Amino acid sequence: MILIKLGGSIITNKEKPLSPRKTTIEKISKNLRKISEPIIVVHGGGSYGHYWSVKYDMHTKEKKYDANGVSIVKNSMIDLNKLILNSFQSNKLNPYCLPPTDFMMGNKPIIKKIKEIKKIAQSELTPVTYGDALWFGSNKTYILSGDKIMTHLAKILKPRLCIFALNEDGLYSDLKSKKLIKVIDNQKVKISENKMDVTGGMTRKVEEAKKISNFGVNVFFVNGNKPERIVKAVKNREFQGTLFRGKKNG
Ligand code: IP8
Repeated sequence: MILIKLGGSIITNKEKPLSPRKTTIEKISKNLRKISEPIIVVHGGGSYGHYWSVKYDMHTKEKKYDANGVSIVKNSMIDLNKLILNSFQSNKLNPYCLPPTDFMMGNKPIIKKIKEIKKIAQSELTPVTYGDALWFGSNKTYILSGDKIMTHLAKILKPRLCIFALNEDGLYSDLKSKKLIKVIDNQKVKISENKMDVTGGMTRKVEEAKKISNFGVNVFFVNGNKPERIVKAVKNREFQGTLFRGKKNG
């Protein structure tokens, strides 16, 4: 089984509010169709969820946020999710929409529900979930990043591979020269880059990738504009991007 995160910056144009990258979404769907192994897809918020989270000053910290903001963020994620679902459906991926409220209780994953997602993926369906604004309890809500969802799913389901599709070729050792780091064997990598969004941008992704590789799962950062690289990684174990090797006995 493979877990795939479609970053918000790949499925939307982050520079412009509420602007999906429809051609890219379609290209990704067409390529995912070539994968015969069960997959679970998670997507980010991009210029939908993040745009409104910034406007309403909402973050990952559990707090009493503006109710109108919570509602608007949630609705915007449904709009973006619908675009992904439609594209998946027209490409015969049989998407099965799972808002995170289906498998999260406050900030804790519901293990039984998560195990069920694997069963769904093993049928002819493709589970699709996304980062969202979630109820925490005591009138508090928080933003749950899709990256964090990847960690919850990976910890319980131990997929063969976790893929993060980004708007870059992978992780660079130097931002100026864009020298790509091909393999990360220890989990000590530190990054200086910081195009932040409300859930922490690339820094968050690296943090989650380190945690997932500590579970013994390989994590692959790949350019989502070149979705054939996702297919090659899955089918041929050819990694054109950055591979975090899963820790042995993780
Ligand atoms: O883009 C955050 O998900 P991410 C979603 O995976 C919202 O961090 C609602 C901002």
